[in-house]
Amino acid sequence: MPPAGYLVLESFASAEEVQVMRDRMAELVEGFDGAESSVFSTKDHRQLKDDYFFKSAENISFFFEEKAFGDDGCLRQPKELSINKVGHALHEHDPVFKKFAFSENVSSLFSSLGYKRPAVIQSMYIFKQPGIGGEVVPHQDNTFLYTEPLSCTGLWLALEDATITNGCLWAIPGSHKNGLKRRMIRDENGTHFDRPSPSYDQKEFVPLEVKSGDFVVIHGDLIHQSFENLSPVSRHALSLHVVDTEGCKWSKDNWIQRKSAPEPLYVS
Ligand SMILES: O=C(O)CCC(=O)C(=O)O
Repeated sequence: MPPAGYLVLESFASAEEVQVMRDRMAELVEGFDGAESSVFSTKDHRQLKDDYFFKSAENISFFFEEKAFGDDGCLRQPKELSINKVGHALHEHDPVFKKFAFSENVSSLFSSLGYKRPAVIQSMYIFKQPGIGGEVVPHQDNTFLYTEPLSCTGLWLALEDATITNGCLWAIPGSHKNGLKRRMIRDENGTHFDRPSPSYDQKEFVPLEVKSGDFVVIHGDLIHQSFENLSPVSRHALSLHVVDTEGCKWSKDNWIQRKSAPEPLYVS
């Protein structure tokens, strides 16, 4: 990993691959009837008590934007412009997303990073909807996906151009060198953080403006965030998080507690 703690691989996915993933997600959303769903917010983790969220670790679930609903309880925009994300096992259950996650290009990246038995532990299709796309507060991925020793790497594929205007990622270069700040713990009451979030100086963040098809590789301790999308343009992305399942122990306190072991990308 470069000293900045992230890497942008330009044109990692072709325009056609991106279109296939976007079309497939449009189909999944079309088939979603809203009967079972939840709301996703990174500012308020109380909702993470909810069973729908925990079960989403091993299926394809739909989470609305926090601002999706008006005072009358109805959606303010059409369904396809109201969903915050779909996750967290798209890579396992949907052939289109599985094909990308298990592709040779993704595997060889982990091989070059020295992973022995990497497995995608969660996948998210993030919409960052126009006008209401929720902010993602500063965090480190290892907070949520803790192994001993630490092994999480985030992968973020732009499925549309991501700009300062429509809510691109921002990161503090080199912040991965300062260690893990806190963990999110799951217990019988739901989830909580073991420490408060440090306060970050916004001047330290740099924007990661990327083109559709570009791939951002993120060290698990890198501090990153994204702002609300108040623009009229969405900012779709596919996020995958990978951990090493050999020599690294998945914590029993993590929110993801799978019934079946995740399938490795390869075994070295
Ligand atoms: O897509 C975003 O805005 C944030 C994604 C993110 O932080 C992640 O996937 O770890």
